[in-house]
Amino acid sequence: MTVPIRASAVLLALGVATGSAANGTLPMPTDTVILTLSGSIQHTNVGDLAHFDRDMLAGLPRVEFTTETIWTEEATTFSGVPLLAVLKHVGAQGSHIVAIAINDYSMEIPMEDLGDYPIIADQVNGAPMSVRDKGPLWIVYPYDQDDSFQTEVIYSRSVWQLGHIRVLP
Ligand SMILES: Nc1nc2c(c(=O)[nH]1)N[C@H]1C(S)=C(S)[C@@H](COP(=O)(O)O)O[C@H]1N2
Ligand SMILES: [Mo]
Repeated sequence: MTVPIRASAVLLALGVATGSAANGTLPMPTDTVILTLSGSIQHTNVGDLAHFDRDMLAGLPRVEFTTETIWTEEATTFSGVPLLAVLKHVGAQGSHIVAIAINDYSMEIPMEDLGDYPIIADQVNGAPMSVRDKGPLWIVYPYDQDDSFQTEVIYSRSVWQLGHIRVLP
């Protein structure tokens, strides 16, 4: 019974291509979803949500830096995608985001505080992070580049085991 399945796949593709309803141009994930965005976003791929697998996230423009951190013994190299770039990619329009970890820790960040940093790191020292190592995703700043990145507020926004970002209008 492959014909009905193919037919529905074509309909789904048409729906995405014509941008019907709130559905934007975001492709479907083909692997495990590691990041979900919800709330005030324009480009979705599953209902009202934007689901990203590892490759979809890695395909956005990347940034890498090496920094000392309060969590690591040695300078650590982080690479990933600026949080703001991910938000722009899904057409986020809001005042705040809530970064929610898979252990249910969550922290609000005002949109106006986002710029080149933080990034959503998907690699530490050149390798993906396991959940045990604060992965799969970790919001990080180049802490040792500026005193303003060495505050309790910035540390509290450094959400590890990130899985979900909610955009508040
Ligand atoms: N997933 C997750 N990320 C988190 C936290 C947490 O409990 N869970 N704690 C936050 C807070 S409040 C701070 S100050 C920093 C440092 O936390 P630590 O001192 O417990 O390492 O990590 C932040 N990121
Ligand atoms: Mo904290």
